Amino acid sequence: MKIIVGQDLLSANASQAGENRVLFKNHRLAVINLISAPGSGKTALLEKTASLLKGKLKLGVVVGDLYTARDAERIERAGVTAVQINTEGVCHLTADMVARALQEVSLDQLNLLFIENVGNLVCPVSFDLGERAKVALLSVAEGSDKPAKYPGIFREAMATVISKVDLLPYTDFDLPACLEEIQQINGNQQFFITSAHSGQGLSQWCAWLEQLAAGKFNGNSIASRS
Ligand SMILES: Nc1nc2c(ncn2[C@@H]2O[C@H](COP(=O)(O)OP(=O)(O)OP(=O)(O)O)[C@@H](O)[C@H]2O)c(=O)[nH]1
Ligand SMILES: [Mg+2]
Ligand SMILES: [Zn+2]
Repeated sequence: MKIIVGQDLLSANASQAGENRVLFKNHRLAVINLISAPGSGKTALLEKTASLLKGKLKLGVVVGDLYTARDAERIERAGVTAVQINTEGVCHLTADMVARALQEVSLDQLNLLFIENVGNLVCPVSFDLGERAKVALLSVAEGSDKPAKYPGIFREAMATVISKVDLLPYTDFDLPACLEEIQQINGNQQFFITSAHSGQGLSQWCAWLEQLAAGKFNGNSIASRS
């Protein structure tokens, strides 16, 4: 008898993700699953987003890391309630981990919930958490060849954030070629060219988040266009 463990794991995850999705829908809550390699700037983006959307949207964050509560502490210092999940070595979040963390969150009081996934560009893509949208981050320090090497997240993402563009002059990152490559993988997504340090691109990013929280997008497409 052959047991395909991966498939069992994924189907159990899909069932819990479905329950999470119903919960989010009942609370009319937009949920973003933020996925990137370690250190691309997910938490830095959330810190800036928290200060720019203060008074406009009520944000919440669930953040996954193997160990430490450092990211949740940073986000709380930025004024947003954050729940830290420690996966104890697991390199992605599962729908079940998120469901347990949600017991600590007052969903009724939020307009937008971020789930910062464990820093990893590969397997978080396979684990549906019940989110409305996956958002990919790619920092210019990682190299513009990465979309074709790790296409999974770019195929699934509703938006891609190119981060740390303040560092462009110090890298060989080819921004036009990178955007072209992502578009070839998935031409139906938004791009944000950002720097959490200089603030570049963050107002466009926040405007998009406000539209998402207002329910303007559905799946991978803009509802008003479909
Ligand atoms: N120059 C520059 N540095 C940045 C920017 N955004 C983040 N950083 C730096 O990059 C490093 C990693 O940032 P984090 O926000 O911790 O990255 P992360 O993706 O949350 O990392 P993990 O949670 O460990 O995967 C930190 O030293 C940040 O200060 C940016 O826009 N420009
Ligand atoms: Mg982080
Ligand atoms: Zn993993």
